Amino acid sequence: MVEQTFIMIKPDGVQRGLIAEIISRFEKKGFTLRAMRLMTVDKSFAETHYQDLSSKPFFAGLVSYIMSGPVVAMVWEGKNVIATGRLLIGATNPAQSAPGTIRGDLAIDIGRNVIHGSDSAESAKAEINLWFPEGDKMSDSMRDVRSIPYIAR
Ligand code: RTP
Repeated sequence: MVEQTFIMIKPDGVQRGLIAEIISRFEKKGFTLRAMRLMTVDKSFAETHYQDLSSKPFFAGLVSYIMSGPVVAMVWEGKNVIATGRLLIGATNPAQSAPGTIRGDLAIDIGRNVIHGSDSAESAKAEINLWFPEGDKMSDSMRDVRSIPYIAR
């Protein structure tokens, strides 16, 4: 099923120069980048994004971490991209992420795990709407690219 997911390179990933490495893994897998924006979020935006975790003891630290520098917000599209994207990313705690995954190869600490990916169709929809409220307008420029038959879709 062709679907879309929200992927964010967190401030540590941007600061460590991992943007190209992370994008490359999604591109090489065969997924399509539909929207991308470098942005710095404020406290209320970060709290909204992570509202489901507001009761967790690490919530305040997580919000400050996400606000601490620019992030790369992206929409990726493809067959089963939500679940497969989570497999590419690896387990939440990099200590348990398999080698070959993004966190398994590029991160050490759970509090600095370089990337976020939506965990369900419902959260993907909500997160895409939150981060790209202008909707599908940003993806207009991708239509021509998708018509070029370099990759079978
Ligand atoms: P994400 O939302 O960032 O993709 O991560 P996830 O689904 O794999 O994990 P989730 O449980 O939603 O946690 C969100 C982020 O909170 C931080 N965290 N810190 N200190 C801790 O014990 C702890 N637990 C989670 C991580 O940055 C995690 O990605």
